[in-house]
Amino acid sequence: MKGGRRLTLICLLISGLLAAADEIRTVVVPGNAAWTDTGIEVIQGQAMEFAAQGKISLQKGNPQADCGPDGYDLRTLQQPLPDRNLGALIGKVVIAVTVIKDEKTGQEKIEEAAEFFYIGAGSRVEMPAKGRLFLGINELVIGDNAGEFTVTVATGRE
Ligand SMILES: [Ca+2]
Repeated sequence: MKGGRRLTLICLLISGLLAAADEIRTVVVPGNAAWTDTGIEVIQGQAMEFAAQGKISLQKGNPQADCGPDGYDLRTLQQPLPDRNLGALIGKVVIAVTVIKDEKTGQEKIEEAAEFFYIGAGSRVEMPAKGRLFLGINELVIGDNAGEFTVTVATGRE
């Protein structure tokens, strides 16, 4: 009887370790992409752990414009999170995407409901909403950027 219980416990431990390993993902975040889809669906309150490495340039060819995942020591109003360093690694959870069609012109406009949050080089963040997790750069003018961050994303456990 005692041996049987121990075997059950070992099986639970092994399956727990396998599940934990499955929930770690490495995502490459290019400096010149507005947002990168992690492919991960999250729920509100779920803790996610991020560890980022690498270097991007906020202006290709300008050696003064390089920064790591903590960003460049500069803040402007023209960035997704104005109170955080320019170029820092940030995240968003996309809650809903609505396509609105203009009856007159026939043009489609995409409206997105999303929650933004700061990540930087390393942090643990409780997801602000249920939805799809994206990673990005805290800058709006991304077309002239270069380089990439490599981000390890892990689902935090209770
Ligand atoms: Ca730029």
